[in-house]
Amino acid sequence: PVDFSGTWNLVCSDNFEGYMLALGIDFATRKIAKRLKPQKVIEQEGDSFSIQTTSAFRSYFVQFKIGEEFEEDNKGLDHRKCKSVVTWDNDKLVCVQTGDKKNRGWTHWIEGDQLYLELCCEEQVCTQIYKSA
Ligand code: RET
Repeated sequence: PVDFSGTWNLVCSDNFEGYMLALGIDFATRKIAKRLKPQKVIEQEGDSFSIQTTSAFRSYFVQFKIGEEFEEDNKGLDHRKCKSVVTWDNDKLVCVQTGDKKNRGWTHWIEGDQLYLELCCEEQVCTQIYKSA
């Protein structure tokens, strides 16, 4: 099976602005956030994951087990609570974030030495690529 564990640095990001707009992130925060190069530290042990996204401005931490619904607070992002659940779709890690926003969630996968993250909210899709640190 795939192992996402490691330290990953953002190398490119497409339509993060659209994603943030869909989440209702304010102008000042968007201005700062779009210039950030976050780092992800992923720890995967069996079906348990922790993902720490760190940036110079704000950070976000999430912890989950595959198939177990959890309450996500989205603290530091849009602060909307979601019922989230992460499952495997073949070798992709797929999170569905059920709450006020339609079509909210993300998918992680690995291709070569790159970690991909697709973030969705409403009609917006943001694609990010991370490289192993
Ligand atoms: C930052 C900076 C402040 C504004 C926003 C941010 C976005 C963070 C996101 C994190 C996603 C985490 C995921 C974890 C699981 O893999 C960078 C904290 C909006 C979108 C998908």
